[in-house]
Amino acid sequence: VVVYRRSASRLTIGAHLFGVLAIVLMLIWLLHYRGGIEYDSDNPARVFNVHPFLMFCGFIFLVGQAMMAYKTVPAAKQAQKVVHMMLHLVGIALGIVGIAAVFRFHDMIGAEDMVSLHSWIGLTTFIMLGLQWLLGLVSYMFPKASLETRSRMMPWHISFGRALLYMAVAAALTGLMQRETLLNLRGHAEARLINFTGLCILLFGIFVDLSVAMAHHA
Ligand code: ASC
Repeated sequence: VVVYRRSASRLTIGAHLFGVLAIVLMLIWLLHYRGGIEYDSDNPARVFNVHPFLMFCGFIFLVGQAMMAYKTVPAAKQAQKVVHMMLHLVGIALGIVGIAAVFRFHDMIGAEDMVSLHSWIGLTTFIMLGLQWLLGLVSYMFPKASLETRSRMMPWHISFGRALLYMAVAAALTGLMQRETLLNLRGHAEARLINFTGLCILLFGIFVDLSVAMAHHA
């Protein structure tokens, strides 16, 4: 038990490391190379940049933190549970703004919505995560299912949540790839910066997932 607990907390440190690194690299990318982040701008590029910024730094990062709350929040189980729910809620709210930003960008440049594989994976993930949040709320918080039902649902809640995190990572990576291709960045320093960002996002996902996996053997 002690060994698993220790490894689980080391895994959350790995997640923090790669999560924060991904945020820093993404900010360098969007602020230094891509002209900044602004929802209400007349410059379509600045409007677009809200999308990757909020989908990773808002949505995926906070969802990952929410998943690790039972390991990282030094409080009673019920308080951890409230933090788990609230971090997901804030992440989802920021995700809605991030998705709205890319629709506004498409509108500004007259581009079609929902044509890429990235958009299909991303929206599917976002909708399913929203439903999983709602199901978690009604089953585990209010009005709350019976103890037997909650116990039966828990492995599904955890496994499906972990799958959703990998789906979100898949959406992020296909999004970054699409950006590199569309902007013709192959071979440029900016492409390497984006590649490192993607790698950090992937490793963030893996460390969050492992910390959840190991926690449940404790
Ligand atoms: C809850 C909660 C849990 C589960 C458990 C049944 O509401 O906080 O950890 O349900 O009691 O698996």
